[in-house]
Amino acid sequence: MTFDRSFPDGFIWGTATASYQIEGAVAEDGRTPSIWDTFSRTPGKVFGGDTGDIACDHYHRMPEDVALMRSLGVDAYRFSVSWSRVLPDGTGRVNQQGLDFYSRLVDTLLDNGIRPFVTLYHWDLPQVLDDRGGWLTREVADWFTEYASLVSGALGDRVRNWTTLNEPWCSSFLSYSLGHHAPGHTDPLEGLVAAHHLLLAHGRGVRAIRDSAPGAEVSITLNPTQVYGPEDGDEADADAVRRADNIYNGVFFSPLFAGRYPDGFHDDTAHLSDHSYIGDGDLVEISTPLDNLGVNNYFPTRVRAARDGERGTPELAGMERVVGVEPRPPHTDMGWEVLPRGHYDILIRSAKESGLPIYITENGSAWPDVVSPDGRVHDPDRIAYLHGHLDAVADAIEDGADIRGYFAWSLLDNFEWAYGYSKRFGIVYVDYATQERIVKDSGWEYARIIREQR
Ligand code: IFM
Repeated sequence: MTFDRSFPDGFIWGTATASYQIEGAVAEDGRTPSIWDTFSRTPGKVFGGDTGDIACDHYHRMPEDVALMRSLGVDAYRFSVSWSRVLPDGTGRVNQQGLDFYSRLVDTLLDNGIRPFVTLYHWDLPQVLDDRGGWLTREVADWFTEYASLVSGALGDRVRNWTTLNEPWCSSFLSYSLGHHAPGHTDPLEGLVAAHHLLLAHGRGVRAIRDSAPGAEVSITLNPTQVYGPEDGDEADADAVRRADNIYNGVFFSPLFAGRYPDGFHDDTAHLSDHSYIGDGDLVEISTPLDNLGVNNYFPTRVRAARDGERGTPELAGMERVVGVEPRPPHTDMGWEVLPRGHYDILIRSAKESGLPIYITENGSAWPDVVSPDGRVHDPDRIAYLHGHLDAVADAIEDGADIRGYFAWSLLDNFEWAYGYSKRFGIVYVDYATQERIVKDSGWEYARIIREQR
């Protein structure tokens, strides 16, 4: 078990979580339901009928969890704010108890020498706003702007790093076209519309944060994935790669960093829409300059062209003639392909597309962890994944990508969305029956790497 690469001075080593995945306390101190409370209560949507009602009980155990991070020696902690905890009606009435929780969290982190990285939206839209149209209505951009002003105004005196949205691909296409995430719609056009409104909300949110928190470093976190076609592919396969790359990556990269949708995108989706949901001036707002880009990446994507009437992926706009190819082994417990080279490729691409410093705001892997008779959690596969991916990060830095930090996903095993508690991504094991935390071998290895880098 050796890992001997070195990273630039000042490189930030962190861990990450998200509100609905760890907090629990869903009906406490004035919080109202989010779309994930509704979705997880809908039979058949989440494995085992699991919900975030208790999750890791972080809302009550926050000081203990911060102490855990300190024992690992991390520099930074990336967490998200629950919108419906601070604005129970989605807009208007402020819930001071909700804001106080995040304020205490920030203070506790700073007291322990840990830098807070705040994400405003990690998928838990207040249900009341979904009832008013959610991400399908343009008004959501104004609702988000109000929320962004409130939170950055309340915490901006102590928090420098702000992220508007986490993985808008998931809150648009996975949620409105594929139906795997809340609110569970299955309409190819809705994914496009939701993605555009998320981008608009982001652009306006950036300006709101800068107004309320002067000196803020503002960012968005995307989940780009390197798309590979068959090695011996023909023109049709190359077109399949182009289309898949547009819907997975270009649909966010181009509006954010070039102020336009990617080449071919409007033609490829013209059968679904005349794109009149894109208003005059939207792309100027969307491409408001950022300070850095967050990249979450776990696996590559493989596609090929559909042949002879074969079914493609009509659920995703423009992918009607594109077939997803089985990931190659080895796989994590999610069935995701382990390919550090894919991580390297997408980091280089993200740096080029954005021209910005990059933070890897999530990377990690799920494995079927168990507590051994010695009371420890031995997770050699997660350690191998960590080493392989940190190697890829070091290579990307050597090859010119300005990568400033790495956040391990996740600090804790937690509610893995549609998979409930069946998948464990933590570097710390959580016994959900007792809420005991056990640092896994990978957690100690991460701590060792951090120590050696100093
Ligand atoms: O758990 C999620 C997280 O909320 C967003 N990025 C991917 C992780 C693993 O699926």
